[in-house]
Order: sequence, then structure tokens, then C-alpha cells
Amino acid sequence: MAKIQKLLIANRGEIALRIHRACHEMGIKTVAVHSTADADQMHVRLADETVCIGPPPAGQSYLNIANIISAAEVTHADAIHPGYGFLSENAQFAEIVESHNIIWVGPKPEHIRVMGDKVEAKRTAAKLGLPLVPGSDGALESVEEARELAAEIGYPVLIKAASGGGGRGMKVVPEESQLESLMGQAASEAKAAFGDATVYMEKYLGDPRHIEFQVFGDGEGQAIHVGERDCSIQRRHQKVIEEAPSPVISAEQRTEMGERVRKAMADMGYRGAGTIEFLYENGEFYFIEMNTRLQVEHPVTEMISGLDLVREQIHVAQGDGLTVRQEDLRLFGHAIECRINAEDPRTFAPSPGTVDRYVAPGGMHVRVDSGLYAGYKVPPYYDSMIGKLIVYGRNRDSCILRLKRALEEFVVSGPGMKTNVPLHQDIIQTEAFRTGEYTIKWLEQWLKDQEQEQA
Ligand code: MV4
Repeated sequence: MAKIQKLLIANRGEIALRIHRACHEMGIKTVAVHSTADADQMHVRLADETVCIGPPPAGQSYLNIANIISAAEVTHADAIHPGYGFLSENAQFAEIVESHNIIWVGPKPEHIRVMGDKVEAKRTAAKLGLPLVPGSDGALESVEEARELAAEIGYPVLIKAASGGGGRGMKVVPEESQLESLMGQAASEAKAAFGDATVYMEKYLGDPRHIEFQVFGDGEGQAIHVGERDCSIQRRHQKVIEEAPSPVISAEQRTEMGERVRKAMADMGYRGAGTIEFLYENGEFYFIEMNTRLQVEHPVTEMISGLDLVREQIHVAQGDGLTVRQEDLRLFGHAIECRINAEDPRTFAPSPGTVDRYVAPGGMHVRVDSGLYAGYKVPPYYDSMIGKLIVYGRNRDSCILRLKRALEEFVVSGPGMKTNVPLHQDIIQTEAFRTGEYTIKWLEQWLKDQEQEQA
């Protein structure tokens, strides 16, 4: 298969820069597409060619399929990388890209589609031998069916939207008397939000961790896993800090579950990067979803594996297969990522503005993925993440010491601009973070406690 000569980056911000960097290291030219609000982005300045694809609202630019395909045609780009968010998990976009004989740097469209439907995803995962949360085998057809099933698995149960994900359209049902009404609410909210009222049921896990495995397939039956990440430190379904490996997973558990997800991806003929998400409670893994894209937190996996995941994606997309075999992969040390957001560290209100001072931390084992520079104007139209700080250490304790030092060096300021750097400094000092004994509920509870103390 032909080598990619020129790749169009269908994204913005730090991930667009991340993709540009991998391309230039591989001798691939880049095309940056951007909205009118993003003409001054770092990756736009660095790209070989640029095309403005529309006004600031994403619906008219980064989600505008016709404009993006046109940009690829006029620049003769032979590949498109979607990054994360925007069109990255849009199976129809993937099909359109391929139908224009442009290489899609992503999974097969049919796999994107299957995993986008949470009911189909669970069915597929079960067939592939992954452990599920006890629950309905597919969609709930009636309240009677739901009532019988809930009695069987025991309350509390959770009603989820088949087209949901990211926590939208979920209802915890504490007892039978509330089942009918909450199931109705879940279905109508799902219909309003996703145009699909399909819901399913799971046993509600009270206080699990969110642990996800990085996987990669060549699309022809070869696959690898690159260990797990712990993403339990989150607020309102937005991850705040991620780390690899998880502080609570043993080498034996990693090998065992890693081999199961690797084999699952090999058996389905999965192509490209993927993430298998589990809830983890009382020593057990429960599959919940699969993401068919590169994720924000991929650098922590890169730090402990030495693998360049974007390079790997490009290799697989152009038909060169994976650069490593499972038996050649070694995971070593510990990595932690802090998402740096332009927001008030107390209220979480977005805080866009013009950066007048920017000093990124550096030194050994410190990585900053960000397109920031002094003079850059953070636009108000997109999400507030302006960069990521990723730090490596030989073990978790040394990683945390280095992270503290790196956060001390971080300077981002501008008139009226705030960042969550102070929040990260506070979180990493806590007992729960230091010991690694946190779950998905911990951050929100800790923030509440902090507010109480301030009051
Ligand atoms: C759950 C759960 C408890 N029990 N499923 C939220 C987002 C979606 N990916 C799945 N989610 C959850 N599913 C069962 N059966 C709790 C959550 C959940 C959660 C999961 C991962 C990370 C953060 C979370 C925050 C709240 C709820």
C-alpha cells in the first residue's frame, strides 16, 4: 500500500499539534483545517498548508463534513486524522472519507458504528469474552421486563441510554417503586438528547474506579494491549487527572485482562487505536464501553511504553501493520497527566482570554502537549482544555514529586485568565491521591468538603 504523503488534521488545539508533530517526524506533510477563530493556532502556523473551513461554531467548521472533504480534495491530502471529539467517532464520516479514496486514520467504520451503540457494544464484548456488569441482555422492551430483571439482579439498578455515553441519560433506581417513572424519564431524555429512546439496565456499582485498557489492532487479526490507565479522578464526567499504570492493579491482573482485551481485538479484526473502558470494584473488572479513537490521556501510556501511538495509528492506516509485537512491549515506570484548563479553579467557569505570559515546565521526564504561546488568544467557542502536563517517574512516588515540581514551574497568565493549575496542586497533596485510594466519586466529594471548609 502507498505511503501517506500528506495528511489532513481534522481537529484543533493540542491534539492537532500532537498529530502534526508525529507526521513531520515521519516525513509526512500536513494540512491544517481551522475555523476563523483558530487561524492563530500553533499547529496552523506549523502546518505545510492551511484551509479555513468555516466560522467559529464547530457545527459549521470542525463538524462540517463537506468543507473538510473539500479541503482534502483541493490540497490533495491522501489521509485524514480526526483526533478526538468532533468527527472522530462518526462512522458515516469515516465511510465518506474512504469513499473518496482518502486513507481514514481510524477504525473500520463498522466497528465505530457497533461501539457507538452501547447495547451492541456490550453484546459484542460479551461474545468476545469480556466480563460485563450484570444487567439486561440488550434493550429493555417493557416495564414488566425491567421489573423482573431488577428483582433478579437486586437494587439499586442503573438505566442507561443505548445512544448515550459519557454519563448522559443515566438514572439510578434505588427501589422498585421508582422504576417505572425513572425508566420513563430515562427513555424520554434519551429520545430528546440522541433521537433514540432505547434504554438498557445494569446493576449499579456504588463506588468503582474507571480503568481503561489501551488496545491497537492491525485490522487483519493482529492486536496488542498497552496496559491500563486509571481515570477515576473526574468531575461531571470530565477527567481531570489520569495515570498509568493504575495504582490498584497488579502485574498479574494486567497480564490477565490485557491478554483478554488483546485477544478480543484480534478476534474482531479491529484496526487502529481503541480503549476498552471498565468499571473496577472489589477486585473485578466490568466492561462498560469501548472508545474507537485516540484519547486525550494517551500520553501516559506513551510514557510508560515508549510507543508513539499516533505514529502507530498512521502505520496501521497505511497498511504497514503494528511496529511491535506484544512480547516485545515492556511497560516501565509511572506517568501522570494533568489536564490544564482555562477555567476558574473554584467555580470551574470557563476563563478564555489572551495569554500574556506563558512558561511551560521542562526538565527530565516532563512533557507538555499544548499549542499555547504568549500572545495566543484562547477562544470562547470550544472546550476549556488548553494543554496537558504529563510527567514520568520510575515509580509512582517519584512521579508525584516531579509533578509537584513541574506544576510549580507552570506559568499561564493574562488579563482575567485563570487556569486549574492551583486545583491540580491541591489535589496531588491529598491523602487519597498520595495513597492512590480514590474512586470515581472522590473528586466531587473532596470539592464539596473543601467548599464546606471555606464557608
Ligand atoms: C456505571 C456506574 C455505576 N454502575 N455503570 C458514567 C459514564 C459512562 N461511561 C458510564 N458511567 C457509569 N456507569 C454501572 N453499572 C457509574 C458510572 C459513572 C462513572 C463512570 C466512570 C467515570 C466516572 C463516572 C462518574 C459517575 C458515574
